[in-house]
Amino acid sequence: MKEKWWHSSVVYQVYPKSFQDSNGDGIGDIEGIITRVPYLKQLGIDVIWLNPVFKSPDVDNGYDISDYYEVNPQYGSLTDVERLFDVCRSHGIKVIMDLVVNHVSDQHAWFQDALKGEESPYFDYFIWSKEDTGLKSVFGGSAWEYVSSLDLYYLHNFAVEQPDLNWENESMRQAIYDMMNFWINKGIAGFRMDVIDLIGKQPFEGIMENGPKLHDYLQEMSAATFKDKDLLTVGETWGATLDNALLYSDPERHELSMIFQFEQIGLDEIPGKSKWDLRTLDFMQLKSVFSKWQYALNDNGWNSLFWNNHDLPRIVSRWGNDAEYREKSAKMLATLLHGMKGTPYIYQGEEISMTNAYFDNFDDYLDIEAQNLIKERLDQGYEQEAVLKSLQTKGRDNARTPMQWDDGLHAGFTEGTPWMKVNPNYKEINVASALEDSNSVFYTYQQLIEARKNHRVIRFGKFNEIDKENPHVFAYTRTDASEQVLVVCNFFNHKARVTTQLDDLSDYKVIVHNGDEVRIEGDQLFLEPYEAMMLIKYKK
Ligand code: TEU
Ligand code: CA
Repeated sequence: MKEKWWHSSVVYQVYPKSFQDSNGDGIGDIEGIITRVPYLKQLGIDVIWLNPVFKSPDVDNGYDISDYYEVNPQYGSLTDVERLFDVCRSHGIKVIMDLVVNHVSDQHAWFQDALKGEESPYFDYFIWSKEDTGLKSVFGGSAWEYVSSLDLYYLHNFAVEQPDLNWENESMRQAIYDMMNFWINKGIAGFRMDVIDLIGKQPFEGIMENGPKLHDYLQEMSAATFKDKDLLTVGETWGATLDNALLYSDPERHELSMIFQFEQIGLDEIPGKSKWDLRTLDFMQLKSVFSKWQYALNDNGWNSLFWNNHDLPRIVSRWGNDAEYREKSAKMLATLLHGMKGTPYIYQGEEISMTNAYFDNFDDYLDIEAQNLIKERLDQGYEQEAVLKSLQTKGRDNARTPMQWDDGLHAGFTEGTPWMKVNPNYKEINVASALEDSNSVFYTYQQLIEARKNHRVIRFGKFNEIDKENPHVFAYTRTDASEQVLVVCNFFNHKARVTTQLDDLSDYKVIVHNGDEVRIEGDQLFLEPYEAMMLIKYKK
């Protein structure tokens, strides 16, 4: 495998609206991000993934783009964005941007023109139907919206205000590639591609994900834009399976650097139902999903590693323990993930183990998906309590509360009124106090990032799961010719032990550990609740 810079990178995701406000309007902005670049440098990350900052009516927080070439004034100007790139560059940090090309905003000039009807050159940029064929939108309700002036329906996989683009139209595709080149020429280091596995859709055959021409389009896109530019491209692919994952990230095929696959993310959901219908996480399944992906991409292709993003609940609340063991379990989850092979992604606030918001008032859930859910489920007769429970556990708002910088007014996020409520636990959980405490979650993340930089084996070593049947501990080794790393994580709030089958356990040295003492007996390790460690042995 040819080594690429992003094989050795750690990415940090910035959700601009909630990161740092600089002008007191209560909305995070580019200038705010600029002031926090030194903080990100201190954490040690190499790349920022910036969620959409393009011109947008903000129906879906920027995922409804009305002009790809302009910056949403609430965030600043194009000049500010260029300044952000410069400041990042001077700190040795690259920036990748969101590429949202499955759909645009209904306010985009293309759609506005298309509404004139078939004579519009943009009419065919969208997908029209004479009838509602029964397809459902991800955000609830029908995926078809009726336009009375045309007596036609247009397709929207997401909000009504997010009409889907028709990738069958060649001039539309070319316009997208031109736009990508515009941003590449501004110096970005790559793209995170929003719901990219939908672009090959065949809605009239009921095919949304993984349509027949998906990979043709990606190869065409690559050839027209980033192919020879050494960029990081990561596809958001909810429909990824092991079978199709290699199609994306096999270097020979010149598609993407890697994808986000979501198999582990669905493991606490009732199969066949929605993300709101919960069941207890099956830890054995979690282990086997991670291992499966690690083994499959051991030699070819590349994994992305993430627990969180702006659509997911906070991991420490979800699969850790955000009460008694908040810091301990957050460190365990970090160690589990960052020891694996792939490119790790950290979502803002994860590094200080921010928790779910647990808002208990429907009005505090601002996300369009949440608002649609509340309406839909109350109409269907669900109990208020049940709907609230779903939102508290899985709502996207949990990830979107303002970043908690300090214990002052609005957690240091803004001097005005924040656009979204700050999590009331900011007095305890914030960056300032994390930086003061040498034992905080922040420094575990810093150590894990540092370890990845220092040890080639963490970047490229072969993954091997150990003590596979252990019901409480996820344990694995990473091995190359000169070093072996051992990662051991107790996923539970009780003691556990692991059998490593390594006869030289006492030769291993600690790189990262969330406990005081490593307790070894023979080839076994004894673990306290949520104890996790990363150990290393240098071969002679
Ligand atoms: O997400 C894709 C997507 O399908 C998510 O909406 C996810 O399925 C949802 O959270 C589960 O209910 C991407 C973006 O990450 C998301 O923020 C956007 O809203 C969406 O695309 C539309 O652009
Ligand atoms: Ca602002």
